[in-house]
Amino acid sequence: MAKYYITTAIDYVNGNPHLGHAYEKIGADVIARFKRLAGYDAFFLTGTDEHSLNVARQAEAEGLSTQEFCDIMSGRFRNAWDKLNISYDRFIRTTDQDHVATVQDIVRRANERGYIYRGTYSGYYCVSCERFIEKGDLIDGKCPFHPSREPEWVEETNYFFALSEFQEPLLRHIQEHPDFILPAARRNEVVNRIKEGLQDVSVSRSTLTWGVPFPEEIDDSQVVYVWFDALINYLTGAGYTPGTDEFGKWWPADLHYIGKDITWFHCVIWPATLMAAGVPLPETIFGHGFVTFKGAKMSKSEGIVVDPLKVVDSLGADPLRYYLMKVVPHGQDGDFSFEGLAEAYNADLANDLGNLVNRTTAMIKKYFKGQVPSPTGVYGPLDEELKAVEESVAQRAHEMMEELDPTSALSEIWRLITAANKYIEDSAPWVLAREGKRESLATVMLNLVEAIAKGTIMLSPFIPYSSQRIWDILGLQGKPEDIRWDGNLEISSLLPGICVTQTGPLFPRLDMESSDFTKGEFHLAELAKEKKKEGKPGQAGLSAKSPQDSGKGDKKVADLISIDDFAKLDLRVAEVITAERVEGTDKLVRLEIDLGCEKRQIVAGIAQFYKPEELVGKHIVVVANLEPARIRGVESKGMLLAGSTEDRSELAIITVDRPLPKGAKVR
Ligand code: ME8
Repeated sequence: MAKYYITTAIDYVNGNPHLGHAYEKIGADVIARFKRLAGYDAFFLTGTDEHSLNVARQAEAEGLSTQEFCDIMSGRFRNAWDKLNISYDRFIRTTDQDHVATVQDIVRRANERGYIYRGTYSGYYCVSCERFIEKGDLIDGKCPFHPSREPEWVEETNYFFALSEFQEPLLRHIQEHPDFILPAARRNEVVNRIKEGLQDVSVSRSTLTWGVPFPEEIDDSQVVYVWFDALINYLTGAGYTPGTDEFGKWWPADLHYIGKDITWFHCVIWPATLMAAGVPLPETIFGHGFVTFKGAKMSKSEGIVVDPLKVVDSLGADPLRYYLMKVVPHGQDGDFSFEGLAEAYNADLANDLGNLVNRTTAMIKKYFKGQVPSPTGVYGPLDEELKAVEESVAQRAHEMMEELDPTSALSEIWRLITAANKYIEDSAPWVLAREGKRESLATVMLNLVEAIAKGTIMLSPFIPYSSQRIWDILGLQGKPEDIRWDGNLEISSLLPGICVTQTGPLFPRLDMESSDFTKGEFHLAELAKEKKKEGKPGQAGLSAKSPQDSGKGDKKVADLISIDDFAKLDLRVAEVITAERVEGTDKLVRLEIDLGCEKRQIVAGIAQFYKPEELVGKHIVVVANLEPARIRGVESKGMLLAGSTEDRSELAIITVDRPLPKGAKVR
C-alpha cells in the first residue's frame, strides 16, 4: 500500500484557534481522509508551535509559566481539532522531547557540513511574524503583514545559516519538480524572490531562553530560532532517529499543506535546511489561501477572529467543514459570513442532501416496508442517465481530489446529489406506485439508494459525521470510508437485503429570521475588535480578569449567576451507547455516549444506583464543554447530570421526557 504523509502548519499558541487555523486543518483532513479512502496508508501530522517570543510574552501577560501556558493553549487547539473531527495521527508539540532531540541533531548535521557559522545580526524583527525583516521590505517603517505593530530593533551575536549557498540548488530543484510548489502562482512568486538573491539567515537567539538549546558542542547558551525549530517538526513527526540516517517510515512528506503567508519558510528555508543536513526533500508544498471575514484576513494580531467552536456548538462540525471547503476555492482566498453559512446549510445540506435521504427512505418505507428491493432487470433511459452521472462524478471528483482541489470535487459530488433529486421528479415513483408498476418502482428505489450511498462515500472526507449517519440510515454495514474509491466506486454487492430506518431530519432547517446567526450574536470578530480597543491583556483569555474565561467580573449578589454565566455551560442531550463498570472501583461507570455529531467517553459515579445495562439507550443530559479529566486513570470528556439527596443516598439521572435529536442543546 502506498504511503501518504500529510502535514499542516503548526499553530502558534499565543491566541485561541480561529477560523483561519480551522480552515487549514479541515482542508488537510479532507485530503487525508480522501487518501485513505483512495487506498493509501496515510499519516496526518498537526500540532502546535510553542517556542515563539510572542508565546513567552503572552504567558507573562497571563501570569503563568511559559510551559503551563503552552500546556493550556496547546490543549485548546487539540480540543478544537477533536471537535472538528480532524483525523490527525499525531498532534506534535515543539516542546515534545523527541522534537527537541531532532532539532538539535539537524543543527548538528548542518554544522558538520559547514553551513552554520557565528556572526552578528542587526535589523528589524516583527514579533507577530516571528521574522527578521529587511529594511527594504518595511512599509512606512512597519511590517507589511502587521501594520499595527512596531517592528523591534534587534542586535545580537548569534549563529547564521548559509542560505545563500542554496540559491542555485533550490532553483534547480523547483524547475525539475514542477509539483514541488503549488499552486503555480505561488511557485512563480517564490522563484522570482529566490532570483533576487538569498541572504544568510540568523538561526539562533542569544537574548531568549524559551526555546530548544543549541547543541552543547556548538553553544548551548543560545536557543534555536523559532522557525528553524518549527519546520523540523515535520521530520520529528515522521519518526526521524537522531544520530542516524533513519528518516522515519513516512519521510519524505508527500504534502505540506500551509498558508500562503508562510511559503517563504517552507519553500526556501526548509528545503535549504534539509539539503544542508543531507535529508531528502518533501514532494509538494501547497500554499492555500486565506479565510477572510468582511474582506479582512482572519488574524489574531489584528483582532479579526471568528471562533470556530462557537459555530460548531450551534450547528455541528460538518456544516462548518462543508461551508469552508465550498467557499474558499483552491489556493485562493474566500470570505466567510454567518449568513452565507446559514444559506449553504439550508440550501445544500438541509434541502438538497437531507431531503434526498428523507424522501428516499420514506418511500422505501411506504412502498417496500423499509426493505431495499432487489434488482428487477427493468431499466430505462432515466436509470441509465443517473448511472452515467454516478460514474462520471466518481471519476472526476477523484481526479480533482488528486489535484488537491476539494472545492471543485465538492461541487462535482453535488452534481450527483442534484441528479438524484431530479431523478425522483422525473421518474415520479408515486405515479409508478399508483399504476402498480412494482418492478419499475423497485428499480427507482434501488437506484436512489445506490446513488445516495455513493454520494455518501465521496462526501465522507468532507462531512464524516453526517456521512456515517446517512450510511446507518440506509442500513449499510460498517463505515462509508471502508469502501475503496479509486476513481471507480462499486457498491452493488452491499445493497441486497438492507433495511432503511428513518429518523428526524438530518439537517434541521435554520430559521433565518430568528437564528443566532442573523441576530448577530456570533459576530465575534466585532467583539474581538472591541476587546482589543479596550487594551485588555491576554488575547488568550487566561488571566483571572480576562473576559473570555471569567464572564462579567464582580457578582452583585453572591449566590446569583448571570445568564451569561449560565450560557457558558454547554448542556447537551446524549444517548448512552455502552456502559460498563470501571474495574477495581465500586462507584464508577464508564459510558460511551453519542452526541449526534460526536461519540465520547465519560465516567460517572453512579454504579451504586444503576446497573450498566439499565443505562444503555437512555437519553441523558451532559455538560459537553467540561475540561477532560482522568478519573482513576480513565479519561472522561464531560459529565452527566443527576439529582441526589444531600447525603447522596438516592440519585436519579436527568433524562429528557420525549425524544430530541442527539446533541440537542439544553438551555
Ligand atoms: O505561521 N486563513 O503559525 P500561525 C487561512 N507557527 N489560513 C490561515 C489564516 C487565515 N485567515 N490565518 C492563519 C505560524 N492561517 C507558524 C507555522 S509551521 C512549521 C509554523 C494559517 O498560528 C497560516 O497561514 O500564525 C498557517 O499556515 C497556519 O494558519 C498557522 O498560522
